[in-house]
Formats: sequence, structure tokens, C-alpha cells
Amino acid sequence: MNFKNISISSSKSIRTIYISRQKQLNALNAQTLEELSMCLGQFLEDKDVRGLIITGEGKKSFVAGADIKEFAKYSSNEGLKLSEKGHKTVFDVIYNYPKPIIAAINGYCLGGGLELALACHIRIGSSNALLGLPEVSLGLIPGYGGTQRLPALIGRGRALEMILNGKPITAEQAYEWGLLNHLVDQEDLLDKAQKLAESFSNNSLLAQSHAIAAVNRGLIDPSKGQEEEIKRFGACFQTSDFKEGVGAFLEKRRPDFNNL
Ligand code: DAK
Repeated sequence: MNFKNISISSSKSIRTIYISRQKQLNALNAQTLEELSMCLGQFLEDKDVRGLIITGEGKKSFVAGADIKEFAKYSSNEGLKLSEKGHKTVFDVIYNYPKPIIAAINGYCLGGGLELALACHIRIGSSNALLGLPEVSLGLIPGYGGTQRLPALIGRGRALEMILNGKPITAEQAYEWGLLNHLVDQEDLLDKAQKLAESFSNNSLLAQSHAIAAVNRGLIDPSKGQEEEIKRFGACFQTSDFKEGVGAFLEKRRPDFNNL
């Protein structure tokens, strides 16, 4: 895969996607989103891939938002269409991805960058991370899921404080509020993300994909979450991974699960 604005590294069954526009602090332009979408599609099909890490290239920035120079001249209709497209092709794809995705946040994580991290299943931040939704300072509101996913994660009051004042919070504050699952020194960030991703890969990916879908369903529509869990719990019993997992336990050996 050859991309202009993203690059990829591989270790074991984990792929790390770097947003690579360092001169623009890795701001997301349309081409970067297009490339991310293609890359997510390819890794979805690739049976050797068990999990993804998304990070920013360099030490200074994860993603400093959507590319302001690009969206500066959008009309209301263009804004609406692009927001819809971004949700459908990148942000919702990540949120619902059936393989675990970890955001490794290495500096500025602003606007669309924080929304990218929020779409991921898990967030790890380095101590220099700054996380914020500065959209209102530009006369906008978050357009890639920030108004929905941030309150779901840290509560309405804290989310509205961040959205209304537009100021970034420190990594320590984000960790305390539950926006970051883990907080590490910058030099340990990718190692921590890799180890966490690898730890997931010992388990059944099929079961993990059902768990992600059940959790998401309940967050999107709380009245349907329990129903989704029951349906998916039942579906697990017909899978070869269930037979393998239980069989391995009874035979006192490590399970060898299928890939999706
Ligand atoms: N877009 C484009 N370029 C950016 C950028 C951004 N978001 N952030 C930084 N850059 C560029 C700077 O312009 C500068 O480039 P040159 O001017 O040198 O060519 C280069 O990166 C280095 O930046 P600075 O010189 O400013 O670096 P500093 O260390 O002094 O400051 C900073 C770092 C992160 C505090 C500062 O760069 C900054 O405030 N950046 C903007 C942060 C921000 O407001 N981000 C946007 C949030 S709003 C949409 C959906 C979603 C969105 C929009 C539309 N549609 C569906 C249409 C989302 C909007 C947002 O994300």
C-alpha cells in the first residue's frame, strides 16, 4: 500500500497507521481521510491483521484537527456533505471496526484529531498530549462525532466545558476524566500501545467483534443494547471459536482461535 499522507508499520499481527503530514502537525485533509478509509478497508480483509494502532508522525502532534486551510471556504452544504461522508467512510468505520483499534496520542490532539481518537476503541496518551475541541473558536461545532462521543466517555458536564471553552486539557486531566485509558512517557507510547494490542490478540477476534458491536449498540440506542447483547451472546455458541475456547480450557491448553 502506497499512500502520500499516511504510512504503516507492522509488528506481529498489529499494524500501526501513522498520520504523516508533520509540517501541518498532521492535520486531516480530504486526501488523508480518503487514504485512511482505504487502509481500514484493506486491513479489515487481511486475516493476518488482529488489531490497529493509529498515531501521528513525529513527537509534536497526533492530529491538530481538520485542515483549516482546506475547509476555510466550504459552504454550508459542502460542510454537511463532507461531515456525512467523513462519518460514513472513516469515523463510524473506526468506531464499529470489528478488530480493536487503539489511538496512541503523541502531542496535539485537537478538533478532528480528538474526534479520530474518540472513534477508536481505546486511547493511550503520552505526557505531552493536549486534547481539545477548539471548533467554537473558529465559529464551528465538532463535526466528526465529538458532540456525541465525548459526553458518552467523560459525561455531559465535562464534555460541554471542553466544547464551550474550546481550550485543550492536559494528558493528566484527560486521564483523570477517563478520556485516556493509559498515560505514559512519550518514549513508551508506541510500546505500550503495541503490548496492549498484542494482549488482545490472544483472544477470540470473533467474540471481540460481537462485544464491540454490543457495547456500541447500547451507547447509540440504550433501549436496544441488552437485546443486542443477548442476540450476540447466543450467536457465539454456534462458532468454532466457542468450541475451541471451551475445548482448550477443558484440555488445559492454549486456545488457537480463527481470524475473521
Ligand atoms: N490545519 C491546517 N494547518 C495547521 C493546522 C490545522 N488544523 N494546525 C497547524 N497547522 C499548520 C500551521 O498552519 C503551520 O503551518 P505554516 O503556517 O507554517 O505553513 C504548521 O502547522 C505549524 O503550526 P504552528 O506554527 O501554528 O505551530 P505551533 O506549535 O506554534 O502551534 C498549535 C501549534 C496546534 C497550537 C497551532 O498550530 C494551532 O492552534 N493549530 C490549529 C488547531 C485547531 O484549531 N485545529 C482545528 C480544530 S477545528 C469538517 C468536519 C470536522 C472539522 C471541520 C470540518 N467538515 C466535515 C467539513 C473539524 C474541525 C476542526 O478540527
